[in-house]
Amino acid sequence: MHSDISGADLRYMRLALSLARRGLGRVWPNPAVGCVIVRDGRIVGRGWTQPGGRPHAEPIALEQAGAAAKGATAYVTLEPCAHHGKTPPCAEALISAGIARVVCALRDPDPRVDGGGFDMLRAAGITVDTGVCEAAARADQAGFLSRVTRGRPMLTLKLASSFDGRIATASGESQWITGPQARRHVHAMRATHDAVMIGAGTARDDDPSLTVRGLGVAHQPVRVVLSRHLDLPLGSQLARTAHDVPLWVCHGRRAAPELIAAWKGIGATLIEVAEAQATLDPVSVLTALGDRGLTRVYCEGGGGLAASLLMADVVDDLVGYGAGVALGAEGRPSLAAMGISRLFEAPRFGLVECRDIGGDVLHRWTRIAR
Ligand code: AOF
Ligand code: ZN
Repeated sequence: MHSDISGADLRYMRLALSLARRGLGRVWPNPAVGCVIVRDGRIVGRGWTQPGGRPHAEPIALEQAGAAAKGATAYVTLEPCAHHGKTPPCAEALISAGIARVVCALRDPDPRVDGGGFDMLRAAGITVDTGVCEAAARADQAGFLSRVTRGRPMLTLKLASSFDGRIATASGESQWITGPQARRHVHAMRATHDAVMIGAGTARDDDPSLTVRGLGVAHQPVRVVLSRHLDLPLGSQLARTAHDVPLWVCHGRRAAPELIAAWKGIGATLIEVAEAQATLDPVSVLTALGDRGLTRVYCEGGGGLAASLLMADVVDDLVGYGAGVALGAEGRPSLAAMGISRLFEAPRFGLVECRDIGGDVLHRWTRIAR
């Protein structure tokens, strides 16, 4: 952070960050970037990464600004790109528009950029200030950063449970433990992730469609189902909608070839991943999803999958919905056994948000640095 950062700089960067968030869930494999162009204290251009990841944020804001970009300051939530893709680098676009100063939140770790954008801007005589609102940008771009630096998407785990941490009655009844507002929040969470993921047990028990509904959102996240043996009903909601909304099924090495063919036939994408003990290996699953470009994955259970993800320590964020109902020991626990005997072995998360949501409680947590 430079000493010459003003309060106005922070305000414009916060605006750019809020524009960037519009892209969350719909720009993968690219990051959701925001850009605000300011000339003499007036906003002359706003842009954010468009669905599918292109165009980038900067050319959109520059086009809006037109001639007013000359001598202006550009606030960008990520280092402008330096590489020639389908269009010239954004750094070049900022230079040729006559931008005088660029304020950035974060360096882009993509090896094609990685400081190269800043170098191009500085070589052209542009003042570059970086690190403005960096922590917030890092949180918003955690998915893209994870894909580039860890080779896998960030993972958010959702659990809706009773007061006593149960996710269903003994008979498997789980609809609905929480109220309509919490369920609407789940749909909003789905919409801001690239993919929604569940285990085979949940696919069988709940027969969900995993689509985003009731928010006026046209865009649908990819549905990912983990099924080692592909023993899922072909008449399920997921299977029946596979031609309309992407369905990716991760399976193990020994899944029957005729089942693989049947699922391909209904329009699903089949992904073979490595196994670990009696389940699919969580890291292999996420790496396969990262290879296909996913940056943000939202896991909706069930308890077996959630426990294996936590044990593999690949969960970045937790979103919990707690209802004021008690189901007792006969109810299904929210998590399967994790093999933890000592407290220090348990993955620990720090509280980010906690509030009432239509009579239930919403609590959000993020993994404490390991
Ligand atoms: C920006 N502004 O809005 C975005 C950027 O495949 P391409 O050519 O679209 O490039 C993708 C890379 O560009 C991506 O990995 C990231 O480094 C950067 N994304 N850059 O200047 C944007 N979305
Ligand atoms: Zn770019």
